[in-house]
Amino acid sequence: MFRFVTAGESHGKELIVILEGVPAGLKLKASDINVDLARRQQGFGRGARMKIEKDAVEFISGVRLGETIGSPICMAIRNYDWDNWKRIMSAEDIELGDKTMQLKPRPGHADLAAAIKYDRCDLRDILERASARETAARVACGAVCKKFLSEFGLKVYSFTLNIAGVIADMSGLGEEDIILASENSPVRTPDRKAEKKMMEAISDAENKGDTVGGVFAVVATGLFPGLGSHTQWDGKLEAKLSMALMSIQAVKGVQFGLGFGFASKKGSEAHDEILYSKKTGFFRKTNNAGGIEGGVSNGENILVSCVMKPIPSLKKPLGSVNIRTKQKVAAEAVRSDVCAVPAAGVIGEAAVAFELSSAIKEKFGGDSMGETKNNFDSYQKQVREF
Ligand code: EPS
Repeated sequence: MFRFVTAGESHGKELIVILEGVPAGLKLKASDINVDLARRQQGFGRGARMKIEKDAVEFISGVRLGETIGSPICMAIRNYDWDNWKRIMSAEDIELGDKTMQLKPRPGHADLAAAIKYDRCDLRDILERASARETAARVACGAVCKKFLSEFGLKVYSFTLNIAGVIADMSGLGEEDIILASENSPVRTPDRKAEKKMMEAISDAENKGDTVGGVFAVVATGLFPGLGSHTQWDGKLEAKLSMALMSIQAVKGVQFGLGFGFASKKGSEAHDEILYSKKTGFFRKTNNAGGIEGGVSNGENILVSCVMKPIPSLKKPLGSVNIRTKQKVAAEAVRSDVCAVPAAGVIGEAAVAFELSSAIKEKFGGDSMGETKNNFDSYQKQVREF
């Protein structure tokens, strides 16, 4: 299995991620990771912070002479904004005074619930870690996982399906069209008409001091049957992917394939008929299941989409209560993004890449890439001969 942890506050010195389980011998360069870090920073609707940051990783451990060596991979990403926050974020026991304290929790944010739980009198102690800045570390981790997956022919991409209720029309678009058009879109959507309307909706929200959410889709290709397991609840691939995706800041729902659309289908319309050809083996007529049945990958593409709620930091804030005085107030109005759905797709790719990598490592083991690949090849032979 793979596992990772992140550390770091939004305005702290840096973000750290430690990823364990990557076999020795995977070729890895900082530039493999920095590409995705840059993709995550983009997107129409991002706030002023993204002009300050220039995310890039420094390898601290686990990589030597351009290759993984089997030990934990530790990566650091500098926060350039730290220079402006050194005093407020100081680890020293200094007196800051009341003026810098955040006391007005934002509805929809972790502010209040977590401040009560951790017994903090300054909401900054919560918001610094609840911040989606942390996802830069996850994207770095996901980029390593994507490199690992590419060795087994798997690829992960994403695009925006909906922003503020404007839905992208995907009809007639093939995989390459979707990838190319999304990567060249300021909102990462392949539908140019929807793109314009999405951008208008973001600008409109910004002008009104508001924010918007939406839906992003993540697709994994190059799959084979057998990742995950039907035998135990916590081994099911959909369950693992759901947890990874639901843990992304502001994600409130996840669906695979037809997802909630299954509710209005009959069994005969819902399920994907099984076909066989000598060349490709078993395959499906449709992919409503989104590539997973009974918690096991069935060899079709994995299709998953997630809904992201509007960001809770509003320039025109909702009502709240001051946690010290208990007086009715407007919530804290802080600098933030208006829409982060385009960035969330890149973070979703990282979540999916991590879980698929972990499932591959669990299935095939191996301390070196050679060993993992030998086991993988032997399983592929078994699948072909089934
Ligand atoms: C965030 C608030 C904003 C975002 C931030 C997430 O930061 P700041 O409060 O410094 O303006 O820009 O996202 C990032 C910094 C990032 O790298 O994605 C929040 O409260 O979640």
